[in-house]
Amino acid sequence: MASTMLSLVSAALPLQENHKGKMNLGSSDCSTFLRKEKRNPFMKTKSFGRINMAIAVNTSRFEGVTMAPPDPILGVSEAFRADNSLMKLNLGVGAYRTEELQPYVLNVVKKAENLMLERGENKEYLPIEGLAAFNKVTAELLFGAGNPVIEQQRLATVQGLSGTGSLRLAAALIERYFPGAKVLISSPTWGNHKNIFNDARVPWSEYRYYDPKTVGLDFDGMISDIKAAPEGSFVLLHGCAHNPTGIDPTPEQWEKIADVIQEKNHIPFFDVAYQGFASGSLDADASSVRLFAARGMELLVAQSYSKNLGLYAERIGAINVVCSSADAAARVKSQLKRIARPMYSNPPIHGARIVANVVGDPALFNEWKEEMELMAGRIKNVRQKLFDSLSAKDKCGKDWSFILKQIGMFSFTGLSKVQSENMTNKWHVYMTKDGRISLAGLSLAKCEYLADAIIDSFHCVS
Ligand code: KET
Repeated sequence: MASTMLSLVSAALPLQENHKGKMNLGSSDCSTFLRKEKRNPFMKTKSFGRINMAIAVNTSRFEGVTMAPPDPILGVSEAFRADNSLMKLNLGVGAYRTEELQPYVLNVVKKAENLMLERGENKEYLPIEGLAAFNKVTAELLFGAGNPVIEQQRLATVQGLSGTGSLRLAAALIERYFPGAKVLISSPTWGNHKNIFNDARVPWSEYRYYDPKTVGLDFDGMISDIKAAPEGSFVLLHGCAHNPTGIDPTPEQWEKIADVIQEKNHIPFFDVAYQGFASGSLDADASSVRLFAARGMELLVAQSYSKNLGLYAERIGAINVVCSSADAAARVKSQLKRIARPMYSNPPIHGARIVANVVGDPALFNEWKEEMELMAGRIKNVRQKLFDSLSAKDKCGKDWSFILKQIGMFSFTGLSKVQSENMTNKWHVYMTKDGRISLAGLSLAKCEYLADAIIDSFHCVS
């Protein structure tokens, strides 16, 4: 706790001690010191005749800084670490764990890292836009090699600090070049979207997405809200595996969404954080983005390799801007670099090399696809087992089949805030307060326990 103590330098001591511990007499030396101190708004001064006496105040200069609340997602992991219960389960953050609930480093990542060591690569600065080999493969992975947007050089790709950093770069671009334009985000959405646009001073509003009655997509609400938005708005879309609901539009619905966005001259802005994790197929999970690109639309796509390559801490991703001409793409890229330079100068190299090695090498690429299918498969098994356990144990006969319809890492349980709190306080199950659980952090062995916790919280807490 900051204590406030005024240490009044004795008036009987007409000498001041300066920062370096030297004594200043009433000389020119001293007046320089005092002039400097006068300019410091935090140092209180008092006049003692001709010599100003400084009163050292050991109140913090940061007194006005209030305590920030814990992050609704990453704060859950902090609380989990502090819990000593043997039963505790961390279903908060979307991070893949093995059946033994241990973090998992993909074999292809280890192989790529070994290659890097063998090659004895250096640690020079990357260019502001990132590693060229990474930017090439990341665009191909997203749009498909040979896609016209790549062939016609209509694409500006800049390596970013994973999905979050890439979204933030795009938000800064919007703020700078589309002043006043609104970003429409789904209700609900990944919690950090709002922070990102708030910090970039980009206005946003929500479009309807989730219908609690059907535990499905409120497609009509979504379409009418996108229609009602001011022309030329940005529409943030989750490319696949919508977070937190796990509910994606069907291919037909994606077409209709593209129709309205085109009609209204909006700009689609995709967040692709789970490519390969929704269906187990990298191509299928990029189909929404490719559908929009095939219509010749201009669009933005933020990519992340946190989940699909398990590179959470490497902070590797990209921002891609599809433009209608190569010339526009070159200008957009130059501005993205201009935004990045004063923020973090240039991105880290390690994760970029891993991705370039894995995606750029046919053998490693195939191995990666197999590993991803394994990860996606384990999540599907856990999803099924949780559904089976809930259905078998729930004496009230509630229909839990929505769990099987949701895809990706998460299940949106429909548990309210107080019910979610009961999950944590009584059952030591850590989850976000919006009722989302990460199935990637669940094992088959823990499904029964989790089902008990959910049933208790759902039926006994209101
Ligand atoms: N978009 C979405 C939709 C998303 O769920 C995440 C991460 C990100 C972007 C950013 O991930 P990055 O590691 O910056 O590439 N979501 C998980 C972790 C987090 O909140 O940071 C989560 O929802 O648990």
